[in-house]
Amino acid sequence: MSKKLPTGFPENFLWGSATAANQLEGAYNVGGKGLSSADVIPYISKENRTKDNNMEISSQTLAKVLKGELDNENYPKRYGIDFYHTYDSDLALMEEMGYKAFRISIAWSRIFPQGDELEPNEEGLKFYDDLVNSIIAHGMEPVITLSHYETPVGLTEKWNAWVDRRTIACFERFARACFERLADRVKYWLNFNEINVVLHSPFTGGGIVIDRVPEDKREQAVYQALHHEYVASALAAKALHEIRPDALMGCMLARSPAYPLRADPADILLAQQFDNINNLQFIDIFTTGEYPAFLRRMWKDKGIKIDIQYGDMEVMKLNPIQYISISYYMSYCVTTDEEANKNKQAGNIVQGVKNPYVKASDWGWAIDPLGLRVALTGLWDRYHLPIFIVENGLGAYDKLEGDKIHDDYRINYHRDHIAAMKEAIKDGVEVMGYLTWSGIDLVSMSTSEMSKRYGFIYVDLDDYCKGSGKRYKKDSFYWYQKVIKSNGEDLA
Ligand code: BGP
Repeated sequence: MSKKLPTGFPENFLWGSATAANQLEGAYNVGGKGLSSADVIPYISKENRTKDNNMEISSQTLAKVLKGELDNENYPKRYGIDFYHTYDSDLALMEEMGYKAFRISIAWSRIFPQGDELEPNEEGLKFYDDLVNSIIAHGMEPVITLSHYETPVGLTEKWNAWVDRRTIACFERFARACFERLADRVKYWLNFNEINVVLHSPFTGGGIVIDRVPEDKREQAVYQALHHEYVASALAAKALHEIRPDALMGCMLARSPAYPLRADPADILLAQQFDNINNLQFIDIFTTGEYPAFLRRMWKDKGIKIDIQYGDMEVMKLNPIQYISISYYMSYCVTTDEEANKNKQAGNIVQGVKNPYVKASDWGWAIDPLGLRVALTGLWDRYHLPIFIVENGLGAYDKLEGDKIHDDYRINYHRDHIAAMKEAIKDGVEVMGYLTWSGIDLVSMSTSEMSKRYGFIYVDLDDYCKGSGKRYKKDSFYWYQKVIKSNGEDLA
């Protein structure tokens, strides 16, 4: 007898929001915390920025930052929205919206300030202990990412972080310390946020200063770093299940489907290859513990040789992930047509060609709700594993009018994406939950702007960390509250 067709969201669906330590905690040098990769990237104003984002650093600039020679620069991620001190009242607002789940990350350098210490920093652990207790006390299920763009700079300085095999043991120690302290209350874990981003931004993704690697070996170094991340993830999953057998470890991917711009078979093939390399290879590896043939072929064609040591593949194979998680912001187009390739579109890390059928955000990111259904059904067909949407949202300028923010554009964005997700569920895709990016305004990952806002709660701070820090409920706050209360049935 076949399974009954779903008609809507399941009873235990996890509605909520997601955050990352480096974008909201602040307190970058409090409680023994060391510097992370996010703390050394300054804000560059739009006029002075040379590209859409600001996620890389040169060895020269990093040296200056560490010597304190650039202390007069603006580093919004060091201050975030001061969540380190305000989390309890912020979580009360999330509770008011009716959240079932709340995603945080653990700043690795709060627990191991340089990254390679042998013993964890108790003050850091205590902070997350209290934070997790507060999330639970406010009625939410905690979801924790181990590594969300915050590699300790100490590891970058010692051996260029993930490029070096020694980072595996440091991560395993970090993960184990987190599990020993928190896994009794935390069931849902994620290894690396948007693991595919390291291909495009080695520093943000993996603490790698790419100019320290000879130019012709850079791609190889990134794949070597990824190999280390897979082994480390597998060891972490193993530790988690030793400590709590029913806990779930997921992988996390920035899932931006690549569309062919034209029906030309060359574009169709290119889109498939783009998807495989930018997105699907990662899930293939996390689910099977093997490197897919298309990737090995690419390595061979490019002369890339990965140092895989005895036992690596076995540990990867024995410790696969239990669920897939994705961030979904946009889709993009690819084409072999040279002329059309000049019409590039900004985006969440991966750049593509502008799609004439979809609108774009204030930052030029394609807005494509149907793409979420495409992404979900595609993943389900390939892996048949539950999927957790752990990020989806619109970065927009908001205007505070009195104490109100009328953000109908944000409501429309989420409404259309939730409707598309519901259709995917009706198609048979097992979706565990939907966490918006974000519940509360926080510092932008790619541009370090505060003015690129994602929350249902407005935070009165500007790009220069100036303002009262006061929180205001946007119109979308009340809308999301209604959505959760009706378990996704009332999207009006
Ligand atoms: C994802 C990241 C988040 C986040 C979001 C929005 O890629 O996981 O950390 O910030 O994108 O991006 P941005 O803040 O650059 O607009």
